[in-house]
Amino acid sequence: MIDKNSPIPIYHQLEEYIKSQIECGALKVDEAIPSEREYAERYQISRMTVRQAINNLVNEGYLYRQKGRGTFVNKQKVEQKLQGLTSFTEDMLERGMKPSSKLLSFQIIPADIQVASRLKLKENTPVYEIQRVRLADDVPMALETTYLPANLVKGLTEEIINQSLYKYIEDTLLLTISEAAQQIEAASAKEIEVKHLEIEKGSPVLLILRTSYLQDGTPFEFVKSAYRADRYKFVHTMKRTSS
Ligand code: 16G
Repeated sequence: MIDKNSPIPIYHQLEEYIKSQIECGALKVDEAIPSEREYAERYQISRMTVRQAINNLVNEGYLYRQKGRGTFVNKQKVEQKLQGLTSFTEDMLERGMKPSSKLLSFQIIPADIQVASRLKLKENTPVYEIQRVRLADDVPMALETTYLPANLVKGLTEEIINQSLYKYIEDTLLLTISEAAQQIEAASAKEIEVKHLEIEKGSPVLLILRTSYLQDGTPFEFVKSAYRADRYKFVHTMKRTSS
């Protein structure tokens, strides 16, 4: 399993090996992995090397530590394909997980410069501002702040927001959601994210800005979200086009 003559660093080889054990199910969720000493003896490598591999896997969210008990396999990250334009509710249901939301705030406010320019509105136009924690199987995944033009996405209520926004827009307002532009960047969690995502200060989060459009090109939402980087990954497929 470990090739000491390979140019690939040994800690990295061990990391890949442990990841493959998790992926094939040889190591199961919440199961303790072998101790540093066991790995060191088994592969005749130093405990420092084992520690480095395990630290990296903890930082990447594959493993978690419990004081005095050992190191365990974490739940696999939720994988979101960057292909179709889907809602959080659809994404979670498709994975067999239960979506839910915790509503933190819901109000109509005058659009600031950023929101107005994203939604192609004049500054101070009334917009809904909705802040929700999105959960999968009751585990907080993302903190989302959504802005919607109040005279376009009409009649929102708390009950609707606690369900699916996209479903309401399509099934009740009969608007056709068409496309979105999205940017993703890494950051460390701010206080509000630490609190609502139940993560430690400075944990990595994925910040996403999304502007979504109706079929006629009208922007209908601008969303700022912070996803837990230890629970979420985005997967992009790319096709090479002939020039
Ligand atoms: C996703 C979208 C968000 C959209 C929401 C609707 C990302 C980064 N964001 O969370 O833009 O508002 O789904 O979800 O994917 P809902 O229909 O379940 O309310």
